[in-house]
Amino acid sequence: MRESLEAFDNNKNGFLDGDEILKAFQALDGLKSGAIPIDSFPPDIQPGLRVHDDGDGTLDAKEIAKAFLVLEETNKASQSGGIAISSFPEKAQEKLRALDGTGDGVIDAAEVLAGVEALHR
Ligand SMILES: [Ca+2]
Ligand SMILES: [Ca+2]
Repeated sequence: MRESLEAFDNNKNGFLDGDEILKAFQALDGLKSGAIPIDSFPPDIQPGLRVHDDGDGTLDAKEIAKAFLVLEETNKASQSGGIAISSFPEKAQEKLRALDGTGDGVIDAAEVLAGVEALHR
C-alpha cells in the first residue's frame, strides 16, 4: 500500500499534499466503479497507460491487466535480452506466442532460431 501511495507523490518529497491525496482518492474511487481515469495517475506514467486505453480516457480492469502484463514482459525481456511479445501488434502476438517455447511472454534468440528452423523444414 505504501508503494502505491508513493506513486502519487508527484514531487517525491515523501508526503502526499492535498492535491496528491485527492488524486489518490479519485483513483480508488474509480477502482470501485471498475475504471480509473488516466488523469488520476502520476503524469510521468500516463502516456504509457494511454497505450492500453480503448479511447474513453479511463482504464478498466481488463486494460489495467494488460498494462501490467506488458510491463512484466518488458521487464523480463530486458533481463533476458529477448523481445516482449506484448510489444508487438496484437495480430502478430498470437503467432509469436506459438514460438515462445518457455511460455514466459518473451521471445529470446533461441526461440527465434527454433521458429526459423521450423519454417524451413
Ligand atoms: Ca478504457
Ligand atoms: Ca520465451
